[in-house]
Amino acid sequence: MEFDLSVLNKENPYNINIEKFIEQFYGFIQINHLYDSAIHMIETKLEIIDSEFQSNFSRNPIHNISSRLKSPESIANKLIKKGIPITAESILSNLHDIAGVRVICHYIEDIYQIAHYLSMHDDIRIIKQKDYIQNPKPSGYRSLHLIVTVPVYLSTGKKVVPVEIQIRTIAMDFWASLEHQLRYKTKNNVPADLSEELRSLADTINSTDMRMEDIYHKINDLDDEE
Ligand code: 0O2
Repeated sequence: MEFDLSVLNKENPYNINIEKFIEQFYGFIQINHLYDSAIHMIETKLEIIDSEFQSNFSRNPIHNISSRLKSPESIANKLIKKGIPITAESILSNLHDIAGVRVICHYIEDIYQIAHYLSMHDDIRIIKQKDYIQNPKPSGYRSLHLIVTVPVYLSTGKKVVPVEIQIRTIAMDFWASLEHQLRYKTKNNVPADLSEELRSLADTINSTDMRMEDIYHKINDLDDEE
């Protein structure tokens, strides 16, 4: 890409490579647009799955959908941790969670149904799946994580973009949001006894989730009998 550098102040006291800086800056803007578009694609697919469910079964499996682009601080931290240079190219080839979509469902079974319906779209490829519901993290964290790729059509051609989708119940989300806040609130490590209490609360929340699902099935069965 060629830049018109004539508009710039000729003084450059810090001896910055301005051309390189502008090139990288444009690179980051393009990345932002690309991942934002991928998020839109996934959100639309999820909304269609949810509304089809509503018209077929008269209920919505999805409580709400939110999305985020990974923060620059979090991107830099991850690249530094992996020992990878902080450039637009290395972000594109090394990080799969720049675009993130979080899907909050009512029941545990909804999580797997959403994942299943999404996997049936022939433009979606699931490249990684981490089931932290069957195998919770040592912290107690539960969620189904999918890394999928989705095509985004730009004027320059098709780009296949990775998106991280976290799918969990309202109850799992309640725990994860508060636990995340609590851990990041303190500069100290969370003491072992409090970590253990948080983990045990995650187990309690999981059994509540299962009991709610059980009640849901029993009430459904009653309706079916009528
Ligand atoms: P942010 O800023 O939200 O993105 P990877 O290299 O990607 O395969 P990674 O990054 O360890 O490995 O992925 P993991 O653990 O599967 O998922 C990371 C994300 O899951 C986190 O994002 C959280 O959103 C969530 N998460 C994972 N473990 C926990 C936990 O113990 N508690 C809570 N509350 N959330 C968790 P980040 O990394 O925080 O960053």
